[in-house]
Amino acid sequence: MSKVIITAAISGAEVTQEMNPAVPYTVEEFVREAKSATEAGASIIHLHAREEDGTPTQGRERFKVLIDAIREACPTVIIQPSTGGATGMTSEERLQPTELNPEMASLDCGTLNFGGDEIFINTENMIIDFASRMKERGIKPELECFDKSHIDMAMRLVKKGYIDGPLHFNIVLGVNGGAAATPRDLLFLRHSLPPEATFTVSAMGRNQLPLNVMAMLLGGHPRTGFEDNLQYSRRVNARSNGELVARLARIAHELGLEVAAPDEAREILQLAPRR
Ligand code: KMH
Ligand code: ZN
Repeated sequence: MSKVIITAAISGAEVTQEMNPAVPYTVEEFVREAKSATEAGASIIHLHAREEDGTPTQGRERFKVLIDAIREACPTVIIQPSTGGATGMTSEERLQPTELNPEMASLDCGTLNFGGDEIFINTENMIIDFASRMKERGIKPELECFDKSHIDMAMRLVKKGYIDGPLHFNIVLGVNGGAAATPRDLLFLRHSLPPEATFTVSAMGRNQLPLNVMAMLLGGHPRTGFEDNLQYSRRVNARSNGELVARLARIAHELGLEVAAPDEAREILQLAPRR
């Protein structure tokens, strides 16, 4: 059986230190969180950048500073910048981290309501632009699908040649406006993927852990971290991203699954050689 790749989404764009003081804002805090996650078994860091005061940013320079600092502390980990950023950002703003030629980046495959009046906009032409930029630069897209129509959109763009295989999806569950964080929706979406694709599962809040476990049982990979969930248990904040990763690694071992090291994750996902 293939090994399990744990992704840690350490920062996100929506969560704040008021909600959990361990959410990283400063470079030191990002390094602390990335280190805790990788030492506990994460082989991918999904990265949203923040200014020192916590403001979400897709700025190229800020991403460079954060990636360099994380790389120094965690030399082998796969760093996967977000191109989703935060709602309201323009395409050009969101695409900036691709200029740094990361090994992977997220590629959001559809528009959705994002709670309240927020809309996370990803038109077909935007997705084509983002996919083309990633293809040009040899960046492996993680296809972020918040609902079934996003999978269909991704597969249309694969057919048209904008996205090349081997395909890797992230099924994101439980965002207001997207598919629900339930076993039924996960099964439906998992069976809507091409059977040979690899996939990660992200789920919001207290549904993170059970659906992460279900992902592993289905032959997929779990994503944990503060972007999706701040609590270790009901009303108890996680002290670090590492604490969430460590629990998943323990459960994987109990299930008889091995946790992939970063180079093993590169092999499973067939990433281009590191630059
Ligand atoms: N923060 C959301 C608006 C991604 O990283 O690609 C978008 C998001 C998806 O988190
Ligand atoms: Zn994200």
